[in-house]
Amino acid sequence: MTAKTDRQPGDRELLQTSELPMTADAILSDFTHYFGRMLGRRTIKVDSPFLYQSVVYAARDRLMERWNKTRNATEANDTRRVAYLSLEFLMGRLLRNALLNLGIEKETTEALDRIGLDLEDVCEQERDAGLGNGGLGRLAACFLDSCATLSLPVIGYGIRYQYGMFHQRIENGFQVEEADSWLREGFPWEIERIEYAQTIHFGGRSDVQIDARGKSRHVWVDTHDVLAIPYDIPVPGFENNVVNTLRLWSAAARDEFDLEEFNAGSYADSVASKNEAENITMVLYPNAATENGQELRLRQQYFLASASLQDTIRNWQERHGDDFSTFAEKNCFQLNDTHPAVAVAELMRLLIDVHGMDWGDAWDITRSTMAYTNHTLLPEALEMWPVAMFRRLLPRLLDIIYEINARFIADIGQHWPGDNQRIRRMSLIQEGPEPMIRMAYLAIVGSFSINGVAALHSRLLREGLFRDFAELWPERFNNKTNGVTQRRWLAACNPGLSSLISETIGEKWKTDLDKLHAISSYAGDKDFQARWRDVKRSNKERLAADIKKKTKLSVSADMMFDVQVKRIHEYKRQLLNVLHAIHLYDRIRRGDGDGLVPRLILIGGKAAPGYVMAKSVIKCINNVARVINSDPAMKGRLQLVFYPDYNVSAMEKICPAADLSEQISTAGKEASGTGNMKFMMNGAVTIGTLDGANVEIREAVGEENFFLFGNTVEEIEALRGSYDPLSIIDNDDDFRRVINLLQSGHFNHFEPGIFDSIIQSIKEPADMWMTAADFRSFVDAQDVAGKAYLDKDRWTRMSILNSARSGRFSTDRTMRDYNNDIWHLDPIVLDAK
Ligand code: 26Q
Repeated sequence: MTAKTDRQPGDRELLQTSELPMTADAILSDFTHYFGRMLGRRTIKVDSPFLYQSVVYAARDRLMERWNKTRNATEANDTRRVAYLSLEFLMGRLLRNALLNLGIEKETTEALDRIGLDLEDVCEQERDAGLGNGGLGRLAACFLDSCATLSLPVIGYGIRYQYGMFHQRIENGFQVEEADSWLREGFPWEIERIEYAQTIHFGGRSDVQIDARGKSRHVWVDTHDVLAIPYDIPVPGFENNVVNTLRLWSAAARDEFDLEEFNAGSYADSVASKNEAENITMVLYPNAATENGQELRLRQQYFLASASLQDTIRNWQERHGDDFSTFAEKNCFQLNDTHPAVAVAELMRLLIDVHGMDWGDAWDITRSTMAYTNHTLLPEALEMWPVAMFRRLLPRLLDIIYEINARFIADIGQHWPGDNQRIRRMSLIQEGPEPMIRMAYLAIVGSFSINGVAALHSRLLREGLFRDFAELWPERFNNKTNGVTQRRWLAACNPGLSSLISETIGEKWKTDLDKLHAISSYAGDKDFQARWRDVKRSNKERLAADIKKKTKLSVSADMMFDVQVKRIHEYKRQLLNVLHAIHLYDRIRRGDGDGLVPRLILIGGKAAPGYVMAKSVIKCINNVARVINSDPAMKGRLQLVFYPDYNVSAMEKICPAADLSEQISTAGKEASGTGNMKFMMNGAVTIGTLDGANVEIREAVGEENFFLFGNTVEEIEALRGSYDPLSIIDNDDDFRRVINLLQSGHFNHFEPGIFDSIIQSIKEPADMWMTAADFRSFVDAQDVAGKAYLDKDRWTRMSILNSARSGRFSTDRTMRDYNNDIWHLDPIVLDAK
């Protein structure tokens, strides 16, 4: 297949004669057209996916006009642009957000109302686009929303996985994974753009040939080729007529059959190779240390990097032909962690091998277009690939990486003559029996900017993990504190609070979250407080109904909702939360529960399928929950619930209903956290350690409005070596009773031994996460929080102030920071009308 993409002299723009009206009448008429005439449906059934699809098509038509105008504006002006490269975009549902940003939520509600439908029910029909694991993927999605709203020319490049994040079912307390076939009923938002398909090479070997002019050239030959087909998803800005693009690549066999194999007589083999190609984009990898080193994952990474870079160059050549002299002025690639970092070597290959540039010019371009964001401090989470695997899969890229490394090592030699230790430490190749490529180092050497995602995290990167590099290139290191988009995480998911805020201070906060400051003057206003509480209460009732539907458990909105939702990981310390639950249970049982606030502890999150310890934690939560919830003495006082299949749309119901936000990671381990910001924005008060962005949240809200506990990074590091959890347990009556209960089999009568490894991990002097070290201060802080909640007025005031002071945690601010310090983009200017 050959796809002609260049503009030909006779090509013309199909002119859109008139703009579609944004009225309820017009929306209803388009809806009817799509439902009846396009999808061929007649009966309106409330839970039909076709109702939802028809509404999407009506909305999409209105996006399409703006999408074209946005594209025309950026092409015509040849504006500098950013490509955000990410293996994950955790978009969630798109309909509510599209209507909100188009400014037709009210009109669509009215249109549907006329035929007896509720927009809320229709929105619930949409499946989450779950193309991400957690924080890093959702951050990419919030970034896209803010960039479109700020009119920044940013295109997202990702992978169109056939199966996104798995669904979680709980069976007898255990997590069971189910495939997420999110595309089964079709995904009405995407537009296939076969005309922009790219060819991606794998395998073969790297060779040197002499070209016609006698110059030696590197060639990559005998490759297995795969086709990358792009699917575009519109990304609307908020009421500004800008529509940006998320371009997701899907793998396909280059030919339906491999003709050679076919002719050789093996029909089955020829079809099988089609399958092998399509495997590349079959499934999202769940993040687990055990998933490291998987060959298919490396294929995914290279597939994304190569397709996206080739697409950028194709687009460039449409406007500039073979002149790359201003390419670096006009392009920037932001790497979302090291997952797409092979792009550094791939851009070198494309510029040198395909476009005939010499090394120096290609390196200048690469080094001034790539920027790298790090999202983790856990050394074991740093990506490494076996050199042998690279040689097999991407031989030409391995050559290039070796060459980059050789030149880099020569630089270090200049800077620190004779410091061979340093060369070993900083080399892109970790030597040993199985030599490995250090992807973070490749990203650092190939980038002009390296950033962490919260102030503390960025400091620890400079002082710890990347210290040698920060010494060499201090000017490349910077911080960009994460955020979340208030359009999804307040306006759309919390209509009650959103209306109350807008009635009180106007609507400007939707594009300028610092404006929320204005509600702090109502923090002590009795009337405002009462309305604030009413909203929180109805959100809690909405969540209670959802919990009932998903778990059959009844929970009461009268209780304090104490919530921890996030991926299950040892460093996030869901275990510490369980220990506290057991402690409260024990207190109430022994008659020491008077004066305790009635409390619902809600925990949700997925464990990577291969992460044994995380899976035991889920089982433990469920077993403890069963004992607590079936004890009559706990009624109305304490409940523990595990929320199954936690995802983006679950968070949209959960964060508006939370009273207390649990951010209890071991200090120095959570790079930033973003759930903490969603909770804060919706008026939950945080109980947390000085970790990630908690530090900045506490600074913003004031220490009197934050429940701080636990050891600091410095204290944690000083403790290692002398850490003695057994004596901590022994010297704390409450803690001893909790551990005894766990050990006695009280929560696992008929499942002997299942929690042994969990109990052992707490007692282990080498416990990386130092759970025991923070037990006492956590329990005490929880007690203070509980008492604070009993004082309604005081709590409401704290809640209002948390929301009021959440302005800096908007991704609008984050994107402005990226743009001012790294990207330097001019906003898109659309033609007036
Ligand atoms: C690794 C190897 C093989 C397959 C998958 C992976 C993999 C996949 C996803 C490794 C890591 C991730 C995701 C990491 C992540 O979500 N990090 C979080 O990023 C947030 C946004 O910056 C931060 O707020 C969180 O603190 C951080 O944990």
